[in-house]
Amino acid sequence: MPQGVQRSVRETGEEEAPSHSCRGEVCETQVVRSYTEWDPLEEVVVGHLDGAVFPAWQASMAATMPESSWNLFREQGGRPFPEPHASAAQRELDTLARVLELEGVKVARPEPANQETGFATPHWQSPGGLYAAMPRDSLMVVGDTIIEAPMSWRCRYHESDSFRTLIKSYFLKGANWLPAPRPQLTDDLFAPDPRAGGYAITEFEPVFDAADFIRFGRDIVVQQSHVTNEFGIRWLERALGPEYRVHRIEVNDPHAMHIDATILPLAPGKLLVNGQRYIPNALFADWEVRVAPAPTLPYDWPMYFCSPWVSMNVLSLDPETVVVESHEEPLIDALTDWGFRCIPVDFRHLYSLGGSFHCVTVDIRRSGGIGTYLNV
Ligand code: DAV
Repeated sequence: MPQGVQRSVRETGEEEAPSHSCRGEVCETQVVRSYTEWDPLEEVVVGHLDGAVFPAWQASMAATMPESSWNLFREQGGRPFPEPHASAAQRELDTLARVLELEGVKVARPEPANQETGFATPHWQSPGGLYAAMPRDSLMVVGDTIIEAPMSWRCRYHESDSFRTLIKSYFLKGANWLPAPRPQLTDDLFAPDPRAGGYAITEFEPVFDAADFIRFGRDIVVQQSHVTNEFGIRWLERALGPEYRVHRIEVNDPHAMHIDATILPLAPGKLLVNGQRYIPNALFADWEVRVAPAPTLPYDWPMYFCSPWVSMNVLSLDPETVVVESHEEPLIDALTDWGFRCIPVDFRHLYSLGGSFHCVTVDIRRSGGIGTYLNV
């Protein structure tokens, strides 16, 4: 780099460019800043299950939810999850929060919300909400910006409300706050027969779940899915601007909903993949790709929302450290062999409610700046 370029603006006499987006307000450091899934984690939101209820059924769920849940959601939508399973899952979340704190990570938790209260728009009504357990679905941090996703499940319409106290406080400390356009979620959004092949949602308006995107510095990888349409991907791509490049990847997952049990980068050049769903393309030509061992969950364990492949939904604390479910010994062995320190945490009760460590968290701050990691 030529010398002149490296000279600071102070030396040139120009006004120093702000290193973050405080935009004239008083703030000492960037409170929100995360570009990757692996840089050293400094602050994180961990979800909770206070007041959590079964989601109310909508036809598009048939494309993604286990068939055993269809009637359950039809009949129990808006009512609490069964005990003692739900309390056990809540304890697992609280333990995760403590473990992260012991590792030196600052942990924030969302507000409790009454998910049993029904709500309506002029076009539809829902008997209740869902939970504040999976902030990775509704929120995404890219650089210093918190993005609120326009989710397509009607019962999740108010889900980011539980995180608003946190988001407002991060905004007041200098973060950018970017809610996607409020979706209408009218019948036009939903494919007439969600089981007929193709996606369960149309291109009526932009929708996405944040968990269909995964961050690699200036490159962001996304899968289109039964909750994320091309319109939503295009909205995010344009909102992020030319500093970022969004790459669509093809996955072999007829039930696609969230990319983080299909691919997960654990460190620069180290990609964990679900071998049944993804064959790496040229983007990862310079990366070492390892296939996650099969999950260890007993076949009769209740899984209301997702597949046992949430086993690979680990959380990186830094490029050498991952939080892994305690029972997933083949995965722990594989990651240890790959050079990682594994922190085992019990999380099987939480699995039942639709995710694991990556799903139940959203990074607020990881050290490190924007970098280029993919072969594009
Ligand atoms: O069933 O593999 C899990 C991702 C949940 N957020 C699955 C998707």
